[in-house]
Amino acid sequence: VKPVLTFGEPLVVCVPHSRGSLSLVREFETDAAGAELNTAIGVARLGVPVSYAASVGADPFGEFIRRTLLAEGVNVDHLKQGKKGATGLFFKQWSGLMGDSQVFYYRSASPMAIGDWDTNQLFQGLRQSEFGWVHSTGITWMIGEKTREQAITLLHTAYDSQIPISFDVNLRLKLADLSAWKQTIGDLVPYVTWLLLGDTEAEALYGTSDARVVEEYVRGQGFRGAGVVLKEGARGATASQNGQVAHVDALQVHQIIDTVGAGDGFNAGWIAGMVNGWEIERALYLGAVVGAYAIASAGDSSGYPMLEEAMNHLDGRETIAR
Ligand code: KDG
Repeated sequence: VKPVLTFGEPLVVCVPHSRGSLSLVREFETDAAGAELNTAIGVARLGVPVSYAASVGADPFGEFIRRTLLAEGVNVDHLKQGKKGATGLFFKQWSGLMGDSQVFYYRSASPMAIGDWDTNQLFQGLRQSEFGWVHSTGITWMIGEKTREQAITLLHTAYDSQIPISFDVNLRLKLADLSAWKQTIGDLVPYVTWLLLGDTEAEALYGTSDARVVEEYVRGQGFRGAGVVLKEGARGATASQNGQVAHVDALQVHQIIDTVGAGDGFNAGWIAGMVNGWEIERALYLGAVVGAYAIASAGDSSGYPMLEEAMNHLDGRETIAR
C-alpha cells in the first residue's frame, strides 16, 4: 500500500504523575502529541507506511518530536525544524472524575505548525500520487491564517490528484467559536472523501448524532464523498454511506484512564483498515480496538496497540500471557 500522509501541529504533552490541580502537581512525563501526529503513530504501529508533515520549533522539544516519530517508524521527510520559535506544549490535568482530563494549551507562536516550510517536495509527492491517503483535522484550519492557507492548498492538491481524503472535525472551541467552525467545515466538505466526527461534535454542528442525518446534511453542503463516520464513544461507531449504515460496538474497557487521543487512535485503526481495502465494518472495528487501547492509558498515543495485538481482537484470539 502507498503511504498515508497526515499533517498538523505537533505538540509536546505533559502528563502529570498525580491527580489534582496543576497548581499542586510537580511531576510530569512528556510525550509527543497533536491530533494528526497521534494518528500517524497509530497508523505506523499497525504496520501501514505513514508520513507526517509539520514544522517544529528550534528547540529541544522539536528534536523530541522528531526522535519520537522516528522511533515509531513514521516517515519524517516532511517534518521541518524552523529557525526560530518554540514547539507547542500542552498539559493534562486530572482533577475531576476518571477519564475527564482538562487540557491547558501553550501553542506554538504563529507561523509555526505547518506554516513555515518549503513544501515543494511535498506538493510534488501529492501531484504524483505518491500517497495513497491524506488525513487532516479541523484543528489545522483554526490555529492561524498562514497554516490554514497552506492546509487548504494541500487539501486541494490532494483532491485534484484524486487521493482519498479523510477529515476529522476535531472541534476545539478554545480555538474558534461554533459559527466559525460551522463555516469552515461547510467550506471544506466538498473536498473530503470521508468526514469523521464525534457524536457530541455532530450534535453541536448539526443538531443530531444520527450518522445518516449528518450525511444528508453535508451532502446538502456539497459533500460528494464516500460517507460519514460517527464516533460514538462507549456506544461504538457508525458509518453512513449514501444512507447505508454500518455499526460496530465499542470494546469493553475495564478502567478508563484518559479519553484524550482516543478519537485520533480510532482514526488510525479505521484508516489502516481502509487503505488495506477492508470492508467498512472491519475497518470500523479496528478503529474501535485502537480507541479502546487509547482510553486505557494516560498518554495520547502511548497506549495504541501494535498490529499483532490489535489483530488478536479482530480475529477473536485470546492472548496467552504465559
Ligand atoms: O486529540 C488529541 C489532541 O487534542 C491533543 O493531542 C492536542 O492536538 C491537540 C489539540 O489541538 O487539541
